[in-house]
Amino acid sequence: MKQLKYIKEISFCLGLLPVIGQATENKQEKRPNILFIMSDDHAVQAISAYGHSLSKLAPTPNIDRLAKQGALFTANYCGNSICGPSRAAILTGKHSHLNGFMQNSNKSFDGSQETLPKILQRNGYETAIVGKWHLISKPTGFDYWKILNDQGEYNNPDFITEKDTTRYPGYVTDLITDFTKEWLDHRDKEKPFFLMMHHKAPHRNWVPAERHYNIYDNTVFPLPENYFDDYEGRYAASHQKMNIYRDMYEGHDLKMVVSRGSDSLRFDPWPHVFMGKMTSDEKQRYRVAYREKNDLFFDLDQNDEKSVAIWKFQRYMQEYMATIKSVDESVGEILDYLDKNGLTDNTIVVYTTDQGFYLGEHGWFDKRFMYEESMIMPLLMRYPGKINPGKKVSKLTQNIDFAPTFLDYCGIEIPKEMQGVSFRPLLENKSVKNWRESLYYHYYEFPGFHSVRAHYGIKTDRYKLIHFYKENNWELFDLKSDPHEMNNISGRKGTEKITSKLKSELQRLQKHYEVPDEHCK
Ligand code: SGN
Ligand code: CA
Repeated sequence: MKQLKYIKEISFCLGLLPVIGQATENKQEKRPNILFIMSDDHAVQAISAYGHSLSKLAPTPNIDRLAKQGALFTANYCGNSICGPSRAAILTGKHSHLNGFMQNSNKSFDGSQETLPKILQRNGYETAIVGKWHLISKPTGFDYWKILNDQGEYNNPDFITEKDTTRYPGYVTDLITDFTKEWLDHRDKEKPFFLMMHHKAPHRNWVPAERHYNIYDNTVFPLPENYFDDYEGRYAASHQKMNIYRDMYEGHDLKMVVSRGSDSLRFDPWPHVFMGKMTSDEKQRYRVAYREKNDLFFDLDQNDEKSVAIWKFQRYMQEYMATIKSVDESVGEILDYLDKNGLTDNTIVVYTTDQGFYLGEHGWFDKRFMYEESMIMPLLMRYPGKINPGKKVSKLTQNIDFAPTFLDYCGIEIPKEMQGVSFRPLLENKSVKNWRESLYYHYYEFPGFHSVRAHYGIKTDRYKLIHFYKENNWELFDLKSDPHEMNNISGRKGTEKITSKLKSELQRLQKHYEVPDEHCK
């Protein structure tokens, strides 16, 4: 108070009072911009800020900037580990059964319902989305959208806008970055913005940018200790189809399309997905880049199943990590853009991905299971002056919390219908009492890609209880003694008390979140 009076007095003497008064007013009114960056299938194991041994060999320095300058969430989870459903939960703040988008194979997202961008738009924000959408219906609540068709393509992809569909020459991650910057250049500078930049990468089939074709050729990634998991005691795990050494396609996934000693194609099994949109010059350069490293595979004794399986893991990791390299470059470019344009201080920047992913754990790629690697989602968040640099948040948070949190930061009332809660207090060094102690999870897409059985379950800090309800099969894991979820202790002597506690908590959550009975049978 005293200080303000002092400033006013000086200003008055200098004749500056009206200007300073105005600046104070603007500052009070200024609401933050939100830049929401989401990639597709980017595992926490592949973000170096999380410290996993895999990521140390292929670091992500630009994404890490957000953790250094802001917060890193170490227990952020999704409620249904698959693309469309996670995106729908983020937009609505509701679990799948209420927002209606329960599986990728759903017809389309009901865009007439209330969503985060709609609320922000009504409250004076300019809203835009660039990149992967994957919810089939046209985006609603956005002043501008430029989205990929379905999953999108890595090379020379189509982008759809309200006006038309156009194919652009270039690599998808770079194009999304360029279009994002273009939108920022031309935005309405009188309004705060909410901008979603959604990368396709590093989604299957992991095609790197040409400049990164060979960057990890000489890197040997550490094999997860449970790579040769035998799935004992876990029925659903033993019936999946997402095993690196059994289920990956040699051409599409492992890029074994070039024969020994030549650059002619060995086979091109999924031309439209993989190489279809490359020009013939691009295909030629691709063959040259892969020929030599593919020869190394042919040198292996093909009957030596273990060596072949390990080779496949290395190839998978080299491709996956190389694809992430351009995502990290994109984040760097966008953060630099904010710096150069004076936007850094008033912009909340979020980096996340739609769900977690397996990088060889249990022998797998893909996601869907409620096990840790696919249920966990990376989350990094920077808001200078409001979130302390280097902050770690280890309380249980979920993708349904994103929308309420952003609304909270923008000073907009959170609709009661949203099921998530704002995690802003966790970022503000306040002591937070009564934070949730368990998370609900429900995966529906069976039958479907990778044959993961439908299941629901509950996760606490220490335990995970999963019900594969079609088979009435229960799994219980003690994450403290068994962090890799190898040992299903459901039904074992001594687990009666904890099982009944978790079961009643699970029932409470299903009631609380209004999960219809017919979804649990
Ligand atoms: C594609 C992939 C699958 C993946 C689904 C869903 N096959 O079908 O491996 O599980 O997408 O992914 S691909 O060879 O066509 O890439 S999601 O991230 O969109 O949910
Ligand atoms: Ca995904």
